[in-house]
Amino acid sequence: MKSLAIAVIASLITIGGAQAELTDLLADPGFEALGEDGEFTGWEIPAGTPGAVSVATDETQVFVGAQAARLVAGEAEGRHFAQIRSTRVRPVWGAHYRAAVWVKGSGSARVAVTEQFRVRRATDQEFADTWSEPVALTDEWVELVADATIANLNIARVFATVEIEGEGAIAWVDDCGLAIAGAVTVTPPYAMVREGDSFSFSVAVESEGEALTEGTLSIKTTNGDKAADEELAIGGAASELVFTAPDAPEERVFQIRVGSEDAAANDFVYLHVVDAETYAKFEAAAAATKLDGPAHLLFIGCSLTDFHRDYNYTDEVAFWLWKTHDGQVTYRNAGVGGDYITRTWPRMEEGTGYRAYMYDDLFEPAPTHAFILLGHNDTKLKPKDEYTSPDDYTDPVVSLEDWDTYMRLAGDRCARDRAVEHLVGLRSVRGAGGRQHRGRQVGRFPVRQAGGHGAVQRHRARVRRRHGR
Ligand SMILES: [Ca+2]
Repeated sequence: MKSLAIAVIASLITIGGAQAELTDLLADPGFEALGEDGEFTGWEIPAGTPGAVSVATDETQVFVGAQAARLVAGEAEGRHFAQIRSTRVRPVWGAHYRAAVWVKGSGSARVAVTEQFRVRRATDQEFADTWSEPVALTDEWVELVADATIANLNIARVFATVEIEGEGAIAWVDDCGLAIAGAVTVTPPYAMVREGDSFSFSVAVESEGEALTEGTLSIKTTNGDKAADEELAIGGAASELVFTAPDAPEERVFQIRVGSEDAAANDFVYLHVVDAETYAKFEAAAAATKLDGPAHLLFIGCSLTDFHRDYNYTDEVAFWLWKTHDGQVTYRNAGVGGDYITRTWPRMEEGTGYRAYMYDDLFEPAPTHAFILLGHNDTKLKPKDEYTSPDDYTDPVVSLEDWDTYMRLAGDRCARDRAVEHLVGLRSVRGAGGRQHRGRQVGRFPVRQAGGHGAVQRHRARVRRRHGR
């Protein structure tokens, strides 16, 4: 059967009536794309919600294009409703999102900006909806709008969700949008500065699709248990935020949070104050690094990459290369705490498995350099209840054969989109983080004594640049 799916390109749409045009982020805002099974490809029914969704094609039931979605309320736990949720959007922390949709029919309806969070414990909340006020539906199309600013650091994905409610309610839904209505962007996201020196961040504020050139920014600087608040006047399309580093601060990491009430948005950056000797070492290493043209660095790893997110080694490497190579360097930290190499493949290739959202859009943009730093957890031995002594532990969490197989698969995948020129794989063979538990037990897990004595064995493979596709 011929696929009915059509390619839908992000377009400029008008959300919220008379306001400026915002860039819609949804794959199929108009319910126009169907899969071979006849279902919408850009929409799904959230797990655990009742009701039914079908395709409407009658022109009286379509707001724009050739199709709309028809929702019929069902009953669950005494409540009559139906929902439809968009495909995910990769979130920008601190940004002000707006969801909007056109609806007609019976019952009432509302729209939400839906946030999905990274879940670490079973008690963690996974989804949260910020709903518009419900509106009673009629035969006239009505637009619903919901606004939400992403404030949770564990944000993983953003969606638009539409709900109808009421016993026997039937509604037609079309022209849904999800867009960023306000954003504060501070560049670079991390900086290293020498004691006593100043560093200048660039701040851009956007509201309703346009750059804000006046107004006030609120600045909150946090250092250890100390915090300071100040205000900064916006000075044109890009403002400067100058930070002067103190001498020998007790806590060397500063978080600077920048908020704009007008844009209903925030951003934060980290600043690391180091002594002159440390600074000089980084400076020399960066100056000796050759990069040809713009680079996008992709870091894949376990807790060694995930922890201290936003101010760890990935941020240091990216900052120094950005600084010494004309700002032509971007990066992505895709580290997942507790990870094994065998978990990377399903997440990378299928978008499934343990904390799958950590690899969303992993290869967009395609990396020019990929770093795979795994092995710390792979060297553990599996525990069993009947084990009584360290000698009982013989079964590796990841076999050396699996290690080899999945490391090659991951490396090949990083190179598939042709841009990867360099792939650096790092493997700990004695419990990396050897500083913490060198050659001894890690909790219940003895560290396998494989390979040489060095804490980290380094493999380096040069991947040929592939031309054309
Ligand atoms: Ca449509």
